[in-house]
Amino acid sequence: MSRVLSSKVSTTPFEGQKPGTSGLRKKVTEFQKPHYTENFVQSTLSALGDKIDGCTLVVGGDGRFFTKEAVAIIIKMAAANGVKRLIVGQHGVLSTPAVSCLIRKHQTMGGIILTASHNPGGPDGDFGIKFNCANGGPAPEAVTSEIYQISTKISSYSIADISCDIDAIGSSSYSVDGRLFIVDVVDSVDDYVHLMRQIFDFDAIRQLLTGSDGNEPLRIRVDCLNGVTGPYARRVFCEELGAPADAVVHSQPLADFGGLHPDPNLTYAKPLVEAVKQGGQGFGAAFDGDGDRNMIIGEGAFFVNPSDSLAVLANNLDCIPYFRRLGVRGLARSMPTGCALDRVAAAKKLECFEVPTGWKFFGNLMDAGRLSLCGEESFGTGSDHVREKDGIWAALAWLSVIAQRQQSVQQILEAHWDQYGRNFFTRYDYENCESAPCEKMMSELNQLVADPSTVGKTFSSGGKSYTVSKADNFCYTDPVDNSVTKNQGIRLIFSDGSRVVFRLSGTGSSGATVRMYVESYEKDNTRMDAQAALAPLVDIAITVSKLKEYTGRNEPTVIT
Ligand code: VG1
Ligand code: CO
Repeated sequence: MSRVLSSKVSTTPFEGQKPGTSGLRKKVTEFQKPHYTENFVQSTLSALGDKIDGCTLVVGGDGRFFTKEAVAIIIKMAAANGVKRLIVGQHGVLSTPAVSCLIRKHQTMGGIILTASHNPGGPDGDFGIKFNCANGGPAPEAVTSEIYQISTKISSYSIADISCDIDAIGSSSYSVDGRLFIVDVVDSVDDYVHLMRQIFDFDAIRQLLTGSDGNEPLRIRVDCLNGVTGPYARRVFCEELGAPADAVVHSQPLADFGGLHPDPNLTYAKPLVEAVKQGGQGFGAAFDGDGDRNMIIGEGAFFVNPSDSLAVLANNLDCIPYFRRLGVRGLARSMPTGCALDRVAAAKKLECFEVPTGWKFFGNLMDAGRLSLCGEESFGTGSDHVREKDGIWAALAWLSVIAQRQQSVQQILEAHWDQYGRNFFTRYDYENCESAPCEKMMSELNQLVADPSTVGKTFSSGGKSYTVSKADNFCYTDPVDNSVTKNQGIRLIFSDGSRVVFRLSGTGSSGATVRMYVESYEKDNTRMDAQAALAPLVDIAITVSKLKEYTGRNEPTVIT
């Protein structure tokens, strides 16, 4: 066992080490600045207070550029700060839901996830660091603001001269300042796959994919966009469930994602859409860089809107053994997410929660036993099996529904709309705009919703009229700990239940990204083209916000 002593290095604070919607995200070049990463890691470890002494933490990330360097820094600093044991994914690789799984399985004090999720990677791309707590979920605001506060005053960090091979599975022990310190490098996939086997009926899905029940096999195409999910998807879909090897593509995690933008939506996952259109597969799925997002498409690339996906799964949870066993305790969605879920909750007499954007807001409800399934319009779906959204889980959930109902993706959606009506939903993203004018737009919108005369106003476009019945800036009171989170998005809610929502993104690394969410409910006309159904309200939203003037953009970067 090698013996080392830790040392203290003086440093000065960096501005802006403030975690956003999901951790600290900055350009790689920022994290590469001397002391930058160390400062943030020290702030994170210090925020644990006395709990750090002798604790265990999980460490891993999506394999993007700078992951290995960051893991090396975390090992040295965890050792010097009194951590007893680190569980590290081999090569530093763990998907975000796999980290959550490991934290819960080994009951650790938490974990550090190295990812900028769907943001592009590589030397000129983004990097990110996020802390998850002992429940396996992203740190709540109280913890992230503590981390930020510490980062503004930091004057030194502790570090030990340890180097550890994270490419080989196995355990290494060190004596640091006379204390035992252990690094366990574990297989990135094993524990996660074990969990999936307990949740789903793998036999039933294997029958579906191989045709061993005498039916035509369901051909699938899974696109990992060169993110972290490759090894997970190959193991689950090919090795465990019998899909042919070529069903999983872009399955080698690459430091720069091979130039792809690992954001599973119709713009950045277009190759999947084209391949399924041409290849005739009955099911397609794509995941983001760190494996917590999913996009589902059916035959002919029939697109499942994430808000609908959540509602359909909620309506069919009895197709999944986990929920048959444990029951369903409640449902939730983030505020901008379409309200299709609420209709299912009402029909099934389940509690339904509306929380701010970001997975950290679901954790308390799950820990309190009030929430089983939740999701976000941003291609996030998950359950209380872990405390993160989970892309592979979502694909398996959909395959479970298909296997049980013996219907196509499109048939399942259409049956859902026939039963509940359809919440048409779209999101417009204006990425990387200039910050100042976008802030100005938001403050004008703030004034608009604060003005009492806004309620009752009628806006018209394309032969349709909408009257404002409620206008506000969304404020959330957590029902479990009563913490209050303000300014979570401008809402205009109209008398027929249609909605327009505006937010600034909290995951970008530079500039401002404006998100505009538009939703409109139709009881009967459920087969309309979504863009056509929403066109009048989109027009109203753009006009009211003066979005084109403020962003200087005629068209959004991405439409979902
Ligand atoms: C976006 C999404 C939000 C999601 C977050 C993290 O946040 O809108 O729903 O939880 O990304 O997802 P924002 O603040 O940019 O709108 V991930 O997969 O990037 O960890
Ligand atoms: Co992600």
